[in-house]
Amino acid sequence: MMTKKTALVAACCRSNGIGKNGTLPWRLKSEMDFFTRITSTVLDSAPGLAGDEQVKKNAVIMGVRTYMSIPPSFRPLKHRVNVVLSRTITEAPAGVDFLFRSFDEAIKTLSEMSNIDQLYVIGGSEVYKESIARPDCDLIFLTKIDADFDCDRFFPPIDHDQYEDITDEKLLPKYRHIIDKYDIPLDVQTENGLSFRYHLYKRK
Ligand code: FOL
Repeated sequence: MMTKKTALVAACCRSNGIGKNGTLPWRLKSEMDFFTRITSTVLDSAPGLAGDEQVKKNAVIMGVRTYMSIPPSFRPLKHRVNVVLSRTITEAPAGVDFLFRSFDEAIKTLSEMSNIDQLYVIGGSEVYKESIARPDCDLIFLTKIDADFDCDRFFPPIDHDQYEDITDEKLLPKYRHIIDKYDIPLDVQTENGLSFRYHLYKRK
């Protein structure tokens, strides 16, 4: 059985901070819209026989604290299969589709499901750290916010021997097909007086 690749999705500030006191340190609506689009869009859509309904969904994989950090009105994340990782809890929180005790167990089970397309790892810091080190992690969608926020959770360092930033102008010509497939805006974004840029790293 072929196991699925994973992709990480995160936003961080200059210090690589991603969170503070169990929540996001910023409110950037267009950036959150980008997160929703990337994680919700099913790329290899095999339409149903009638060609009407989307049969596949992507899975969002997260730690239990990240799941509980999503505002109750937005969880479970709609149009996506919600997957939570925890070694301590024994019952899936309300709205969660799957609870797994390890990454290996999650990837093995989700890889066998033909109704699941892409696997998106959406945090938090411990889950990012474990997933970025795994060979099955192929892509990192990382929004870099050009500002300083006080944070208590951080995105792990990216090993540049393992991953390359394909949104870098030097690599763009070679990887334009991937940038186009995900429709990544490459220009500097501005919202609430904050500047940010979407980066996409690919495993070499
Ligand atoms: N990746 C990126 N790029 N930006 C993020 O803000 C982000 N956040 C998380 C993980 N990866 C990220 C984890 N935190 C929601 C809330 C917090 C959260 C992730 C998602 C959430 O409520 N999402 C809704 C839309 C909410 C809205 O429009 O305000 C969703 O349906 O995706």
